[in-house]
Amino acid sequence: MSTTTKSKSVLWDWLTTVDHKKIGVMYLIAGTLFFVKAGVMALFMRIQLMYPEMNFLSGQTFNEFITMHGTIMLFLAATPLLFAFMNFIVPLQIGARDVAFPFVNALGFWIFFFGGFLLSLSWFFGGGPDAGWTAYVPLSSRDYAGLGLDFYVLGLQVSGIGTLVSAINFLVTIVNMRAPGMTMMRLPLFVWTTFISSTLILFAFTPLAAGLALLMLDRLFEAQYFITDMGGNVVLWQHIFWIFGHPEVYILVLPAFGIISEVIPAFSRKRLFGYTAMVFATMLIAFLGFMVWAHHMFTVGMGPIANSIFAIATMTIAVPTGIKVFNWLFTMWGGKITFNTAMLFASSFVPTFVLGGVTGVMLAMAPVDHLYHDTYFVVAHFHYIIVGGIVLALFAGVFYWYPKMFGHKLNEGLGKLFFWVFFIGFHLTFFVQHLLGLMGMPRRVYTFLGDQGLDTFNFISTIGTFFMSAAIIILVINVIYSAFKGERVGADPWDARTLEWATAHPLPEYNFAQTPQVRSLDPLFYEKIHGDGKMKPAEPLQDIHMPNGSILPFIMSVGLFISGFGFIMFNMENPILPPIVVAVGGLAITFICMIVRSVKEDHGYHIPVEEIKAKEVN
Ligand code: HEM
Ligand SMILES: [Cu+2]
Repeated sequence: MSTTTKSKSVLWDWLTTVDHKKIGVMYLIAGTLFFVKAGVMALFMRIQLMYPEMNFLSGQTFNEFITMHGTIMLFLAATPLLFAFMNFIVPLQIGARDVAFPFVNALGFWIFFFGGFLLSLSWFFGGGPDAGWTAYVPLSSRDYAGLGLDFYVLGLQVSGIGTLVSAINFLVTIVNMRAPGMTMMRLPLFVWTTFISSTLILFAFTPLAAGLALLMLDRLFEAQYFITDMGGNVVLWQHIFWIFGHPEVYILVLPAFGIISEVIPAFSRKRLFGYTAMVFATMLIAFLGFMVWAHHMFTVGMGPIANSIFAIATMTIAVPTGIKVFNWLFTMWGGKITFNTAMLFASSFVPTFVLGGVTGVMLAMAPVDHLYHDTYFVVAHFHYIIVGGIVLALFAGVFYWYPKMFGHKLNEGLGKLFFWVFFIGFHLTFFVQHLLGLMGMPRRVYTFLGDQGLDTFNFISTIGTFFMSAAIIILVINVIYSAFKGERVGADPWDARTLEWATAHPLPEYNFAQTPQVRSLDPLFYEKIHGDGKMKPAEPLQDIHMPNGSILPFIMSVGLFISGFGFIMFNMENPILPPIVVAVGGLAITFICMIVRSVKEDHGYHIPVEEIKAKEVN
């Protein structure tokens, strides 16, 4: 801690921080809380489906849980958990002192957080949204959906702005802040996937914002974009939604691929097989990911030509994905593999994800999709991708980067127990759902009848969910246990390859005392083989310029939150204040903060050389 921030309280420090590492930790905490919340909803839904004709949840509550579970998991759990690693790790991996715009980084976090908070408030104002995470019209129109849906629209609108500004920040960071010698073709795969995923966010979240704005106009001000009575078009919503919605899956899964591509080489003690092919496969997947949105709409009546084009386009994604899978296998081939917890998660990711990919190709066959559509087969498919892919990768990342983030390892024994209980629970839960789907069980139903052959598999599926819940409890125990008893480690506990492991320990706020000179792909490994194991500096040791913290991002986000709430008040009966006042008032707060930020001069502060020297000795 430098002298300028020493006097402040801990809470104030976190509320005003612009340090990418602290922001990374905040994303980790917020994402975990939302993950647990949505996980409990999943558990409750599965308990309701444990036996035929259960009365654990009402149909209405079940619909609200389905909507909130899906929405929270995708927007408020998976995305921020990946952002946690992007924030913490990417600047370190490219040898930078921070992201390009630290202030904007804090802003992105707080906007996401208050958007999520706004969405969560729906429970206190007449129930959660209940039209599914896709909010199809007319289910989401004013005739069918209450206030909960306004929270969905405005909550996502606000948190989406946060995601968008963060993505722009990552793009600029990766283009501009790389250490000397770190060419684009020397970027670690996790940085590459962050870069491409951020590009996807840029092009996918903008149509989402537009769609949500139109839906808001429909709901609050009786515009008629999507209402058929007045010449609106419901299929228009589906197109807009899936032009965002399909790339969203790749926004999540590409960084997950990135994590896997870091963990597998580290614990196979080999360089990643086919680096260049991996990079171009990632680009190709991202591009094709934008071309295939209408495979979600095979059954709406687009006609055979459109269906065929989208079916074929979808299947071609299997090619670059296959390249990735084989490159991971070739990386492990002949390697000296250490099967610790991180590697267990990373290596089990590969076959699990492949299974999800195979059912994806099955779903892409347009004529056959009429059978699968809206059955549990689809639920099984996307959970194999989302849980078997993204969540397994996140856990691999947690165990791999934990020592860098918190200075100690997670316990390996508890970690492996966690892995096995989760992995078995996952397959128990979701494998049988393929069969349920083929047997005709529709998705998004809150109950089913006995004697239809659906009992056993639904029961097994719910038991699997109990396993996964137990696993999460084991993880929590591990985190607490390791905080006290975990093995304290140095800067490079895995004998790894990339730059984040070349920092001093404990990690100073400026990351690198001197920007490192990068001489190769896997720069740290290169120095271990060809040099003395230490990165060479690219600049003389000098005072380091750091940005000041600021409370403005927090206040700006509160402003947007108030404004969002104000718009929702248009649909409330007897609002306490005129909605327009609240909506505009909130925006005014945000704009005033923007003006203050522009006008007030803030030059940051310097860390003197003596202080840096003192720190780097440890
Ligand atoms: C790990 C344990 C999980 C369990 C037991 C679980 C369970 C469920 C259940 C029961 C449904 C409703 C299925 C239906 O009737 O259509 C559902 C839907 C969904 N889940 Fe999960 N889920 C889990 C994890 C996740 C994760 C990690 C994500 C995303 C990051 C996710 C995303 C979704 C989505 C997008 C839907 C669709 C909601 C809709 O139909 O509108 N789930 N899940
Ligand atoms: Cu899709």
